[in-house]
Amino acid sequence: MLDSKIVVFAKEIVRCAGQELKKAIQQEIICTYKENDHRELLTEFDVKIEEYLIHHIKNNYPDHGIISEEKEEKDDLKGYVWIIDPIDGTTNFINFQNNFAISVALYYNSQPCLGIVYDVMKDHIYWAISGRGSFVNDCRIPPRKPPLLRNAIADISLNSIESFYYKEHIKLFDLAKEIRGHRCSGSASLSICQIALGNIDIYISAKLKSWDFSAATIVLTEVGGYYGNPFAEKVDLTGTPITFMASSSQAIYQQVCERYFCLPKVAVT
Ligand code: 2AM
Ligand code: CA
Ligand code: CA
Ligand code: CA
Repeated sequence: MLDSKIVVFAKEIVRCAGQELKKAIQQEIICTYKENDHRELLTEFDVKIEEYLIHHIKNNYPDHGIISEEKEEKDDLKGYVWIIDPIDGTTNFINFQNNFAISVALYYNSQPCLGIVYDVMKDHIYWAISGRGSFVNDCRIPPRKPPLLRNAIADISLNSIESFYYKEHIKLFDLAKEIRGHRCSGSASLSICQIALGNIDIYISAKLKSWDFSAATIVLTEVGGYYGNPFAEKVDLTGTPITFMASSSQAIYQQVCERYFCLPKVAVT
């Protein structure tokens, strides 16, 4: 059973970090680019917020490991490990000053314990302790009632589409025709929380890393949602990019996998 002190601690550092981001958007935000990719933006606040969270975790829980987006070295998943995205939706942070989140998850020997996704500008904390349901601030999120696939809305991260590992085997246009509509919100963790809330049903991205989804998927699974790698590969928690899909139920997940993710046929020799 997770000690309630650690939950209070985690929410507190996330809220305080959020206050810093609210202050940051009062001024001009200067951004650079990561590894010569003009779509992967980086601000001084990605680094500062991450340092802030790591500093407090190390001070309070010195034997815990940390995996985070901007940190150079990555810990393994033995014992307690925090998985951190200091700003999920950096492009939204820069361009809209809205719809970005701080994502913090705690795992124990690779098993989920605690997930916190803080929508800073809405002041909504989505959080879940494994086995004890999901909440937004103090309100319990009810279990998901999945719709028929034809009534679903999907958030598809087009940013990543060119890097789908087997792009000729993904029929996203066919999926878009079958369902009610599609959106692209620019923050993986917030989109996954939108599935938990019942506002959308599917989130797909080709290039997600553990810090993008590890907290939000705890919130999602606690209300009956489902996620995985639609090519049936392992979901890596260390930060290796994976093809990722989350959905409001395992049934919808399987329907989308079967109809729109076609695994290449292996030639028999
Ligand atoms: P980030 O803002 O922390 O980088 C945007 O489509 C969503 O995908 C965000 O959650 C963003 O997280 C994530 N993402 C992961 N890898 C990305 C990349 N290479 N470029 C842009 N967004 C990326
Ligand atoms: Ca990033
Ligand atoms: Ca992210
Ligand atoms: Ca980030």
